[in-house]
Amino acid sequence: MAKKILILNGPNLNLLGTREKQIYGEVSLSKINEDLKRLAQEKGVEIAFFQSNHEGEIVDKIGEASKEFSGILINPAAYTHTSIAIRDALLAVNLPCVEVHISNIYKREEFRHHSMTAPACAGQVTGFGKESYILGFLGLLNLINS
Ligand code: CA2
Repeated sequence: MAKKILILNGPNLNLLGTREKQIYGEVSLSKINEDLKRLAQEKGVEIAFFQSNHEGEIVDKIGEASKEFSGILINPAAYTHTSIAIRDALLAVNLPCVEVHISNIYKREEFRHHSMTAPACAGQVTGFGKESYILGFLGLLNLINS
């Protein structure tokens, strides 16, 4: 059976392409998801998408993920900087996880420089715009297949 990867997006990422275009660009989340879907098809893996503005829903989704998925690509958005609950869920799930960010969080406000969730992930890709998702996906696939 083909391996399946979960793409998880946190709060307000559903607004991509509508506001704050100078920071996050013109691209919508559905366009990012389309590109990932195409890449997954090329690589022969299955993919599923989940976006939520609610911390507990994200924690629940991570908690259930090992039943169905071989790895998680996550942009925790603002929860990156605050959520011990998401960090603990990532640590508990026992799946390879990669964190991605559209903007370079280290070039922005001080409060974005610290990620609560990155230490629970195998790696982090930050600052490449929508390509962060592609690069993170390829890195995750490499981990899953190695
Ligand atoms: O650069 C990223 O991918 C972030 O995860 C995006 C988060 C931010 O809190 C992180 O520090 C870095 C914000 C996502 C909200 O995106 C919006 C998009 C359009 C309009 C408003 C918010």
